[in-house]
Amino acid sequence: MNSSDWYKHSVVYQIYPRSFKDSNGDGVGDLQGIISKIDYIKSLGVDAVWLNPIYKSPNDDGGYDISDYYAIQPEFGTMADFDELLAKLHERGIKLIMDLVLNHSSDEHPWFEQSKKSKDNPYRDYYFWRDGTNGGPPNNWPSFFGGSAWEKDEATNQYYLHLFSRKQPDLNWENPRLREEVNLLMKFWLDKGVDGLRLDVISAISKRTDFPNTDTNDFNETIRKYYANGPRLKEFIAEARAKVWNYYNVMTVGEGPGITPQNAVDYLDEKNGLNMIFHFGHMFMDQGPGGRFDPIPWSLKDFKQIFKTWDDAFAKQGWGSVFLGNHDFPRMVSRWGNDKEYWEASSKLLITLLLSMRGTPFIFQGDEIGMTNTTLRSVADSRDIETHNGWEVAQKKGMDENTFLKRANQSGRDNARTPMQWTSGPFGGFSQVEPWMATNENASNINVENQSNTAHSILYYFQEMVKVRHQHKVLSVGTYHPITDGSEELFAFWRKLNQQQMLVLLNFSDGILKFQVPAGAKKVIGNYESGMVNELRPWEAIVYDCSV
Ligand code: TEU
Ligand code: CA
Repeated sequence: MNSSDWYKHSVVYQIYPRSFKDSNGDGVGDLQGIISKIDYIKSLGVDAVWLNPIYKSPNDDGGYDISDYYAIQPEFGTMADFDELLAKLHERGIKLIMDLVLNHSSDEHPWFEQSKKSKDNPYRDYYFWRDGTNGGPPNNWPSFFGGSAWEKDEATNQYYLHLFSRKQPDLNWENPRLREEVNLLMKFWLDKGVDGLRLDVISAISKRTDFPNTDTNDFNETIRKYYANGPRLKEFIAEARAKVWNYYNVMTVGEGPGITPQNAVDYLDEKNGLNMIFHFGHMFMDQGPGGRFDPIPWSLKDFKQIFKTWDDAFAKQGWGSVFLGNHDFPRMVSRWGNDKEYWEASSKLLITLLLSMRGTPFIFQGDEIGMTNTTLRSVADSRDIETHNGWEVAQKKGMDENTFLKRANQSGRDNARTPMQWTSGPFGGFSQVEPWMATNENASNINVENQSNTAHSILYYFQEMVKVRHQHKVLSVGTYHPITDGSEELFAFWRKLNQQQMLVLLNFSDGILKFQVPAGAKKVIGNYESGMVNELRPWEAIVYDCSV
């Protein structure tokens, strides 16, 4: 049975369990902590929760290195806690989307423990093993996390592939037995009543298995040409659909580093594909050829063009997803807004953009209260393997720590992973003890407590904007018509559905802009109190109903 299209009308709240709420005083977020905040989640008005991985893991990469797909990470709680969380979400009409990491496992998974034992072990081909060349790795592929994407195993004198950390060996989807194991683990979670699957790095489950050298120094180009979009991708997705997903009312959203506007539709075939996919057009636009720690400026003109390009792609087939931040990127208000003198207005403006765009919006925990980037005082403050490995690479190139830290503080993943800020009390009310990662210093004035039931707060505005989106179908499924393409300050667009038409005006600048609002336009929501018509104050966002 195909999944209904509930996801097209949903707003999804992403929870990074390690940093959401600690219930047992060990400094680490856990499932009971999420349960203790279930009515807060309900109060947001969201329709679904996406939970980052909660499976058993050595935690080399924030749980994206799974050593047992059928067990809950002990730090997060038990399977009974999971069942309780799922039941309590469902009681409140909230769906649960689980995060499955199927491109790779942990090197501590029993499959890999077996695979590395010998060349003729039955599990050998669950992973990619190749002989070295000229005394080095099989080819020149770089890892997402610095260094080679190959690790030498002395015992069998071969290398294994790991696009991410050396503790995340890539699973060999060419092997039908491995694919069958994946089908079984997906069924396990779907039989428990999970409503959706977020499929990590799904674009790389079919890669260039002839393993030619990459011919470019541009890392994102290497992903596109060699790691993602491989020859059997559609086949593997169609098989999972036919053998598993079609038997459940499940929504599938893929994470697609390396997908392009041209090939995205290949992943979204209505009959044999995914329901949705995350693209990274805007997410990588301020990354230079060196990737995350090689930041380059971004322009609003390009930002708007990316939204148009991808909306056109998803209009053809399938359905789009919209996000402005997650656990892998800096905080949206620090990256796209002005988190200093226009912190509140620009947080609300970005929420307006997220919730008025076509495609299912995903809001990352903390962005509903305008949480900002943090400040690592030294690389030792980082809890992210990508930052630590990035520093190793930078040092080899002679970069000093301050220069690297500036880049890590601008674009690193630690920014998104500081503990959720609940109160102005110790550790932001996240825990009674020093958390696994330092709380942002501004938790005393940016937190849920001091924004709850405050009319002008970011939290209150988020709740109101969710209601506006739910009340106006044109904002979820209407067509998208950008205007002011050339402007470097104004992001304005129409949303249309039959007689309904909404005009969204977003002033992405510290200045005042003029815009002639059509006669008869009725203001639906805005981030400033009433002001001058045809004038937009700094970071002002307004949604007008101009239905005929
Ligand atoms: O991220 C994959 C990915 O391509 C990027 O979105 C991410 O920024 C990565 O860190 C490269 O910079 C997914 C997960 O979201 C991420 O947390 C994991 O580290 C990664 O896969 C490996 O599982
Ligand atoms: Ca805990």
